[in-house]
Amino acid sequence: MITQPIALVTGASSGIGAATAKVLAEMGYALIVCGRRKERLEALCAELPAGTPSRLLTFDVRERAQVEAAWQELPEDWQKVQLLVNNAGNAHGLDPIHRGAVEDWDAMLDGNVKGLLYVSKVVLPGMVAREQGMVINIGSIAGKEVYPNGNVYCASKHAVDALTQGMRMDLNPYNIRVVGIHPGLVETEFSQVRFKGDAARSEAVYKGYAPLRAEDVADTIAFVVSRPPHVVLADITILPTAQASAGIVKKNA
Ligand code: NDP
Ligand code: 8X3
Repeated sequence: MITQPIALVTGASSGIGAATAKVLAEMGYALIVCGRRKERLEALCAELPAGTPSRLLTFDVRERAQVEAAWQELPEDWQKVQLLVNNAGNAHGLDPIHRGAVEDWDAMLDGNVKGLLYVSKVVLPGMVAREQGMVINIGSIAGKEVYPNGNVYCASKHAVDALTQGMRMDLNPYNIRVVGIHPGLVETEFSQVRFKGDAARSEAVYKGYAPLRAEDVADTIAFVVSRPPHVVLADITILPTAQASAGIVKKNA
């Protein structure tokens, strides 16, 4: 029997998701942490405060059957998720539209958009039945603006923004709070994935200014979830001070 509220965090094996899982555990949540890299999730669970009830689910969000099977693995008690953090996602490539790789487009649209939907599809019916819950979708400044060569990644994050607004409307009758958080540049493994392991190129993204840390976004999530039940921080853009928009970053010479 779990007495704590349960949070499910996708993409908890790295970056924003891992930092969020840690902060939520410190706040007293029981955690379901998700990702493809099982060993990362095991290491994360070992780092959570002693006594934190936790479960790990390994699945690729792009694979609907995997998402459903992982959900079915959970004991009924654990399916009573109160907080869903749809965070899993990545950019793949940074190419002009005519040179973009179709595999990269598929990875972004299937992961960032359909993956978010597949996870929501298994979690939301319980929240609706209980008329209680919160969904936090991690969008991006790329979901508010478009930047050169960002094409499909920006489209995927604009879709996340649209889905967040749609969810807020559809779930409104059931007291479910829906939040969109839109970070600017955060130093995580994001650019390593985007540039397919090119360390020099990914490190250059964060040089010459102070980017956000994953913990800055996690702290924002902690503030959002700690508001009283009648308050929803519906839409938050969080940027490093050096960033004025998706394409404007003040870097030291
Ligand atoms: P990381 O690369 O550090 O983390 C990405 C996480 O998503 C990993 O845990 C990864 O887990 C998971 N993930 C990616 N693809 C899949 C998949 N197909 N199936 C399951 N899990 C997947 O990047 P961030 O922490 O920065 O990114 C987290 C979210 O924040 C993303 O949605 C990203 O778009 C968004 N974001 C990031 C910004 C940044 O500048 N870093 C800014 C704005 C938004 P695993 O590989 O183990 O499956
Ligand atoms: C990640 C931030 O500016 O690289 O979503 O798209 S950006």
